Order: sequence, then structure tokens, then C-alpha cells
Amino acid sequence: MVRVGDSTMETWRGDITTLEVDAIVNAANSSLLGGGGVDGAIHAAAGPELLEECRALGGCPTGEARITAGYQLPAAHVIHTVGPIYPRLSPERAAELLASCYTNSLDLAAEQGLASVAFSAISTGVYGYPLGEATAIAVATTRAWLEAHPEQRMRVVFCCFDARTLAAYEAELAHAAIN
Ligand code: AR6
Repeated sequence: MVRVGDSTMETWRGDITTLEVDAIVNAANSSLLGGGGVDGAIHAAAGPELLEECRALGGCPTGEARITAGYQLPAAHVIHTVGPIYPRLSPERAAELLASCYTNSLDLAAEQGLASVAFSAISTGVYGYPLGEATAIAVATTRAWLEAHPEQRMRVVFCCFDARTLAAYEAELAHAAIN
């Protein structure tokens, strides 16, 4: 665990749909109407009311975020963010958009008065973002946000579904802890 003022960043390995936090962050697509990967798992576990609420939102541009209730999930809310599709963009533009996903998700969490947020590894699955680069952006952007919002006392969990993702986040957090 890494402390940033009164806030923390930590890793956790497993299925994000089992986490009892104020919000889990979904790696959605711009339709917000569900899909495969973590998005499919979240919709399956939350139940059909989640899709109903998402439908009313009318989509979400890449890099932005929207919040819904968590319905049958142990998490109270779901923050849906749309990561960049890596091969379709320049690496610079992809990096900007991925950082926006983290910043906008944390902004939404703060606006709603939430104190614990678990992120999935946005864009690192079907959307093809190289894991090491995506992890560096996730940790650096979150850390910068926590430093800029010292009053928020946020617990941030990086949910890692597999060993490779966990290893990448562990390395990045170790780096963040000593720098
Ligand atoms: N809990 C936590 N992480 C998970 C879970 C889970 N249950 N299942 C998969 N992951 P991806 P993307 C990890 O492909 O790259 C969808 O179809 C997975 O191992 O879910 O942003 C959407 O609708 C990987 O580390 O998201 C979009 O169309 C991470 O979640 C598109 O995929 C992200 O992989 C979004 O692609």
C-alpha cells in the first residue's frame, strides 16, 4: 500500500464484481450498453437494472466517465469510463485519453462524496493498451490526483484480474513509493 497524504493506493487480485467499495470502475465502451471482459462481468453481476440506467445515459465519449448505482453488486456505485482503443490512436493521444479516464473517474467519485474506489485495468484487455505503459499512467495519474485533492481521503484499489497485471501494478506502486 502506498500513502499519499491521508489517501492510499493498493493492489488487489481478483474479480472486481466481488469488491465491497463505494464504487468500482468499469472499462466500458462508448455505448455504455455492455460488452465482454470486465464490462460483461459487471453487467452480469449487477443485473438488468444496470443496463436500464446505462441506456438512459445515452453513451459516453472516450476519456469521460459516468456514474450509476451498483444494483446487485456489493459495490454501491459503478463508474463507467471509456478507455482509448490503443491501435486506433497515436500513443500520445491514447496516453492523454487514458489519463482522463482516471482523472474523470476520481472527480466523479469525489463529487459524490465517495471514499473508496476500485479501478479495473482500463484499456489493457480488448482495447490493446500495452500493460506496462497503461499501468504507469494509471498510477501516476491517480497519485497526482490524490496529491491535488488532499481533503478527499480516498482509498484507491487497483483491481488486477491476472498475475501479469498484478505484477505490473506492484512494480509501479513500489516505484511510486520511493519517488
Ligand atoms: N474483474 C476485474 N478485472 C477483469 C475482470 C473482472 N471480472 N474481467 C476482465 N478483467 P477489458 P478494455 C480485466 O477487455 O481493454 C468490453 O467488451 C482484464 O483482464 O475488459 O478497456 C467493453 O465493452 C483486463 O486486465 O477492457 C469494451 O468494448 C482489464 O479487465 C472493451 O471490452 C480490462 O480488459 C473495453 O476493453
